[in-house]
Amino acid sequence: MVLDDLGSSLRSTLNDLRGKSRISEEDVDEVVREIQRSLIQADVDIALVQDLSDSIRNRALDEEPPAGTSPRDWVLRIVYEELVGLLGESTELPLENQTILLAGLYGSGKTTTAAKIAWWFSKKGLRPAIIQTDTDRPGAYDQAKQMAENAEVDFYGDPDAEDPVEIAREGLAATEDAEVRIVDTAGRDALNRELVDQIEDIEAAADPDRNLLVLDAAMGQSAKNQAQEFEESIGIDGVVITKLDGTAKGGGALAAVDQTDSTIAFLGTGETVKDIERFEPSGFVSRLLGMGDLEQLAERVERAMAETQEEADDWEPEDILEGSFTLRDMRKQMNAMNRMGPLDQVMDMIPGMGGGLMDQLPDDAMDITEERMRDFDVIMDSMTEEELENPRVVGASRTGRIARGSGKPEERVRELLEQHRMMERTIKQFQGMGDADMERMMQQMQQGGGPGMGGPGGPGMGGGGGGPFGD
Ligand SMILES: Nc1nc2c(ncn2[C@@H]2O[C@H](COP(=O)(O)OP(=O)(O)OP(=O)(O)O)[C@@H](O)[C@H]2O)c(=O)[nH]1
Ligand SMILES: [Mg+2]
Repeated sequence: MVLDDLGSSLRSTLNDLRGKSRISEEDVDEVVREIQRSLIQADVDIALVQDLSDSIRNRALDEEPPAGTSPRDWVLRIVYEELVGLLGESTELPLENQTILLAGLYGSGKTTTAAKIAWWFSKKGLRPAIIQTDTDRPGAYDQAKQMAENAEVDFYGDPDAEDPVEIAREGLAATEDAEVRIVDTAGRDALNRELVDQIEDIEAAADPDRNLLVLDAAMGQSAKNQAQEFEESIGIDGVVITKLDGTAKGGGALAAVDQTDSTIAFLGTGETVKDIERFEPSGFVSRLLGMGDLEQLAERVERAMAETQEEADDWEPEDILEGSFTLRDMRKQMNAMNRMGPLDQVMDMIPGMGGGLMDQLPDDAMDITEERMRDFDVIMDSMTEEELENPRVVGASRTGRIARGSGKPEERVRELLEQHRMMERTIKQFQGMGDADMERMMQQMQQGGGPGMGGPGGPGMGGGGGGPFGD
């Protein structure tokens, strides 16, 4: 993903500053070089990289750190602020009635994104509809209709009509009951005059509240010019960067955003309607810097809860922080985590668990495949209350009995016990991390609050303890 690389190299560069009481010009240059290298690798516009590194350098050398802040935390804070500044705020998207027009080059992901955005709004409690105006590509109608079905949202299209402007007009009339109308348009190979006229006409007919430009992360530097042309023709209010689950770094899209002075609204991270994330600059950078992304974690927890309220009710983050960690706890964690995404990703979002600590764990500790999870579930059903509470009592003969009872190989039973031991060890490290940070994290998760890193004293900033950089 964008700037992914920066995270690890920057972390190690910053770690070299650890313990220094004063920061030298060479230290700052070192950090700046690291940032430049990673941004250029991520395909970010050179001029943009230069601006960014200049301001980091100037601020690190000129500004006086607040009392009690170590030079390392101070530089980290500046880097954080400047990166948030570079990425900009996310595009404003009020949860109210609106029409959104999607535009973009051929194959950039517009139709998929239309369904994703519709799904996203439906999860926020609004009723969306997708209007498909693409008359150019055969199959566009069926594709959009299918995706709308997947997203379980209203759909309007007319496979026999020939005029996209007419479809847009009729679609808006036909979807009056919907609260958020998303107008999908045909892809454009290049912005020739005819296509410019067409999208301008659709725009005029639909009178959208906002126009989003859909950009493929692999776009590279040419994204800048494309964005500029769309900006001149219909005006761009926000950008959606798609296919960030691939190898592309998305730096080109970043340059496009900067060039047109627009912002990023969403990130697309896969082919299904659920593979969408609201772009959150501070969360994004927090995660990047190994500070955890509490905002996103909260959102995923919220989503997981809505999906399976019952089990989510059972999910008590506090449980894992105190007392013993039983097999029953493990099962709850597995179920809850499974709904939030891969365990290591979730862990990455928790302050203190990102980067450093995760690297020290054996890979296996986080590698629970779905198949293994299902097996574990079945095996646990064959265990007694006593065994679930205290798996240590399970020796060779009990292992045999449980395997027979569950119809799973003994090897799997042993794997379960080993998995439990590894998770228990992980939790122990977690417990040793410092109560202040943990408590803050729990509170924020429960309130669904933001990452709380805006000021000095946020996780890892104040040297207050426990964070990956706090020691
Ligand atoms: N991996 C991945 N694939 C995506 C993503 N978004 C879209 N795709 C895929 O990219 C291809 C093109 O997506 P579409 O949504 O059809 O793109 P489009 O802009 O509507 O294409 P045209 O209407 O032909 O211009 C499809 O195979 C999608 O499944 C994403 O975020 N990740
Ligand atoms: Mg399409």
